[in-house]
Amino acid sequence: MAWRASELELLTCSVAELNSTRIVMLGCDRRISRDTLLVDIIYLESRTFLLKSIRSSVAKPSSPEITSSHWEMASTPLPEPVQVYVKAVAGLPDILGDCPFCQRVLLTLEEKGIPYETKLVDLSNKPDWFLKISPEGKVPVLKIEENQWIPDSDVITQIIEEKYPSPSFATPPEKASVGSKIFSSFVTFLKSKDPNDGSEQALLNELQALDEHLKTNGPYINGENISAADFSLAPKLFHLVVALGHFKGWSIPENLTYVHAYTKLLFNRDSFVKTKPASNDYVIAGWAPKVNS
Ligand SMILES: N[C@@H](CCC(=O)N[C@@H](CS)C(=O)NCC(=O)O)C(=O)O
Repeated sequence: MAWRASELELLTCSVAELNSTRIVMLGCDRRISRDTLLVDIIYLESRTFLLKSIRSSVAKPSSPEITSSHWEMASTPLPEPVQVYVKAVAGLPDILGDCPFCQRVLLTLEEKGIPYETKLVDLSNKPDWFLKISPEGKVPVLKIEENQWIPDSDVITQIIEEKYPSPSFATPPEKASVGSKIFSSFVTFLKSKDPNDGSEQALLNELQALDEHLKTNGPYINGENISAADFSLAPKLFHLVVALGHFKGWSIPENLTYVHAYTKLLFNRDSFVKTKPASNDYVIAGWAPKVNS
């Protein structure tokens, strides 16, 4: 059920104290049902405050209709936020670092509206407790149960989709691998010291294929709605743009207009801005050892 403007106004008004345009956006952007929206409200960050707000909105005569089942949901103890271990900037353990796989997981949590806590890990100085939960010493890692941690963004995003199916971001299988070779082609080209080794052309071929896909299927990989494949590709394209711009003075060719429109759409999403590395300098610093090796 789409929101009527009057309902949105009432809801905005009743939760104005939350100072959260995100709630209104949930209703507008995703066209989700009132029930889902109310549950989402209940699940948002400041839980005690939210409960109070929902209670006060029940008391208001002009508030949207909140049924006893919503009231029950609001009164049910909330699950703990999901814990996700992600990369910190080397030597700066309180600042979100430059891992595209971590950002993929954070984007998925953000877009699904799942409350989460990030635990930043300085990979240049891995603590013992981290090596116990991630024997390969890699992030991201998701804590799913007490004493149960899952590494690898492919597995993590799959588990999130299964555990929190609404809203669904599943990409249809036939589109799931669109753009999947771009990252490895980018890394090969970035590290290449031989301008004639074909690595630039290989990357251009992958970007061209993405452009053609977006031209007929876009603006996102699965059409009008963003999906899991975009959450995977967006951070990788961001690294590509920043690192190739810096180290090679290279940019995506202007004639790949659909890719340009796609990156603009993705990089400007609130979820992307909130989860991207704190500065492009961290992305550059992250690639520097690989470029100079
Ligand atoms: N296939 C893994 C790759 C994860 C990965 O390579 N993460 C990097 C950070 S971007 C890492 O933890 N590297 C270990 C290190 O730098 O010591 C995934 O999708 O999660």
